Amino acid sequence: MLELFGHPFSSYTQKVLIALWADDTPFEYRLLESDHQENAAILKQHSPFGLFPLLLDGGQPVIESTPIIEHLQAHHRGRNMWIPEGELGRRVRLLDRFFDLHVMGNMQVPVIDKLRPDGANDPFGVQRARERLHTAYDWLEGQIGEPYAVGDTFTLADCAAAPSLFYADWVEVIGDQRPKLKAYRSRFLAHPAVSRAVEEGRPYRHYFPLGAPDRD
Ligand SMILES: N[C@@H](CCC(=O)N[C@@H](CS)C(=O)NCC(=O)O)C(=O)O
Repeated sequence: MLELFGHPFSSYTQKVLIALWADDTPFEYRLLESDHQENAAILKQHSPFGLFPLLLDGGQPVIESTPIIEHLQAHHRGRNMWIPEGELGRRVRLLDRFFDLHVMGNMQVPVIDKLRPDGANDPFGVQRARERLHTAYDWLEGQIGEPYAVGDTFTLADCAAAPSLFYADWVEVIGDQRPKLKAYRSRFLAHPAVSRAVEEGRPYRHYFPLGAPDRD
């Protein structure tokens, strides 16, 4: 029995949900919401910083979205090969790291800064993160595949790309100057598993600290 602890508006939860849904893998979705304190208590037992998602597989915890998807591939293999063998797999890992560290990571800086108490803001850090998002977009424009991140195969790289670029574009617009990346973002929004993640997160858009744009 697989149990996923997460929230529909959380980018890293969506990354794992996309893999589970694309494979039609059965699991129990345990929402981290105020009316489910029992789920938060279990998360605390296994995740040192209380970060989610958390997967329990027969009660055994797996934390961190990428190892969770690796675990799914190893023990609950579906139709998708999330990390292929060889050179393609190494490229998938590179892009997965890039989306998590440089897109998601920089996107989160202005978002989290908005939640800081008065007097604890970091305008220098926010400006730097916003500039770095543009550097990340420029690099990706030369790297991104078609139709998927690494070409013909839907992989872990797309699971990471979808939520990170989805939200990053709300913080700093990708823009017409990166036509390949912009088209890739539009393409993945039409993927059934990604579109489901976006729709299930839609009722929570008022949670977005910078204000969600009226699109997507
Ligand atoms: N590296 C982690 C990041 C997880 C993460 O940052 N999750 C966010 C939700 S998208 C979270 O738990 N935020 C709650 C908090 O920071 O207290 C992963 O890949 O799972």
